[in-house]
Parts: sequence; C-alpha cells; structure tokens
Amino acid sequence: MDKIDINKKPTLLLVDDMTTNLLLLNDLLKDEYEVKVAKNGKKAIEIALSDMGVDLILLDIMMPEMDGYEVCKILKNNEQTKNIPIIFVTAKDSQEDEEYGLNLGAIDYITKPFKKTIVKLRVRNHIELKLKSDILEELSMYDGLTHIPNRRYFDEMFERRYKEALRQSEDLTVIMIDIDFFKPYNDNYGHGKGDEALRKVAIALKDTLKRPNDFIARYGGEEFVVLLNNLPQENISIVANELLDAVRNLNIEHLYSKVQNKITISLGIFHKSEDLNIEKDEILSSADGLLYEAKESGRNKFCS
Ligand code: GH3
Ligand code: MG
Ligand code: MG
Ligand code: MG
Repeated sequence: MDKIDINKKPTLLLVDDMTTNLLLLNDLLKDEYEVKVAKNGKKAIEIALSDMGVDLILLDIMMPEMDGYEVCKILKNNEQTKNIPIIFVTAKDSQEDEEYGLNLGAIDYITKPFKKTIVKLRVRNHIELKLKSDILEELSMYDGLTHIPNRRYFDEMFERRYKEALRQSEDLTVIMIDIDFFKPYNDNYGHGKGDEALRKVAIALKDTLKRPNDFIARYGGEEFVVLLNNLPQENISIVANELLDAVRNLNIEHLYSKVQNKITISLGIFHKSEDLNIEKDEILSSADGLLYEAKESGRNKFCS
C-alpha cells in the first residue's frame, strides 16, 4: 500500500464490454474521480494489479471470454487486489445472481438500467469507507515515525514469505540491522535529533532495496529488518555493502561513536537456502546472533 494522499482524487475502474455503458458511467463519475476503463476482464485485472492504486471497481457481469464473476474471484484471491471493493453493475437481476455476486465478496450489486443519482451516491459511500479502511491499515501496519512497515506488518509478511519459501523450495534472506552507538547519540544530541536520524536511516535503507518484493520494516527502537527472496548467496555481500554505504553516505555527524565520527549500522544476515529445513524463529534468532557477532567484532559491518 502506498502512503495515503488525501489531496488525490480517488480512482475508479469501470469494467464493461459495451462502450456505451462505459461512456455513461464515465460521464457520471469523471468529475469527482480519476476514472480508468477496461473493456474485458483480462484488462481489468491488469489495471487492478498495476500500481495505479484503484480504490473501487464497477464491474459488469456478462462479458465474453471472462465474465464479471470470474474477474471478482480472481481479484478477491489475490493479496494485492483483495481489498479493492467491487460493485457489480449488471442486467442480471435475479435474486440468485445477486446472492451469488455478493457471496463472491462484492460490496454491492446494482442492476441495469440504473438510476444515475443512486449509482453516484453508492459509489461515494463505498469510496468513503474504502478511504477510511486505508487510513486504518496505514495506522496499524506502518510505523508513525519512519513511515515504513512496523513490527506487526513484518510478522505477517515473514509468516507469509516463510511459508512460501518452504512450499516452493525457495531461499529466504533475513537481515537484522541495528544502529551503532545510538544511545550515546541520543544522550548527546537529544531525542529530537535521534528521531530525525532514525527517519533518515530508514529512508536510506528503504531506497537501497530496489526489487519490488524486497521488504523492510522497523523491528524495534533503532532496529530494522529486511526480507529478501531469491537472492543468490553470492549477491548477499553486495546488498549488505549497499546498505552499509547508504547509511554512511548520509554523513550524519556522531562524534560520540567509537567506530567513525558519523552514524553507522551493523548487520546480521541469515540466508536460508532452498533445501534447508529450519523453524521460523530459528531464522530470526540466527540473524540476531550474527548481528551480535557484527557488533562484537567491531560494528559498521555485516556478519553472515
Ligand atoms: P550498539 O552499537 O551496541 O547497538 O549500541 P547502542 O547504543 O545503539 O545500543 P542499543 O542498540 O541497545 O541502543 C538503543 C538506543 O536507541 C536506546 C535509545 O536511546 C535509542 N532509541 C530507541 N528507539 C528510539 C526512538 O524511537 N527514538 C530515538 N530518538 N531513540 C531511540
Ligand atoms: Mg456486458
Ligand atoms: Mg538496539
Ligand atoms: Mg544500537
């Protein structure tokens, strides 16, 4: 999920195989919303999965090739799209059809021909709910200081990635990160400066991770954790050095650090190869142990 931008118009996706229907709905809604259109199910799924951030989908049912029910099923089964509310807009007006559609997880069901003002109001109400639920998600899953995912989000993601790695025999790399001598930083520069440094470190680390599935969270006070999938063992030191450099290059003065006169980090990296059978908690404690080793052997470095 992206950060919420309250100044942005919410985005609607209109899906219908008939151009006249798309034009009618677009006309009705284009002033208040950013409108995207799709003429078939395949295209609709493609747009929903892109990073345009669709807030609500108006979905026709009767379409050639893939009907709206099928589109709804696919979207509701995908982690990335399951929270996008769907309203069916359809000529299928039997009770059975409506029950079927709502059972698939659609939030509402409108039959054609529809009353324009009713469609407008229903869309408005559902959009309002969607935006509120986005805000709740942001508050519960993201860290308020750094705006990166929080510990709760990490726990969920780690569970998911761990299971995936086991099921598909993939590798999984966990990096534990801790700022060096941060207590003396706070003690000497003050908590406000400490917070500012934490924020900068979080952003620098996040910006270093380039692949779409790379994940970073604030694990605790001044500790971060990174999850990487399918990173060949020989690339681990490259990523580790990039993370170390990213923080060094911030050049945040720290005259009370015993390693350098600026803020640095230490890393503990545990790499689970595809064939290794290991418990989830063991992965974390191993990464933690390696972090401890990095600290003990001089800091401003990684151990793996
Ligand atoms: P080490 O190199 O061994 O990690 O030394 P350290 O001083 O960093 O030791 P430790 O990791 O135990 O220190 C944690 C310190 O981080 C304690 C506290 O002063 C600071 N800290 C933790 N959370 C926050 C926060 O949210 N804001 C600020 N400003 N400081 C924090
Ligand atoms: Mg149709
Ligand atoms: Mg610490
Ligand atoms: Mg520390």
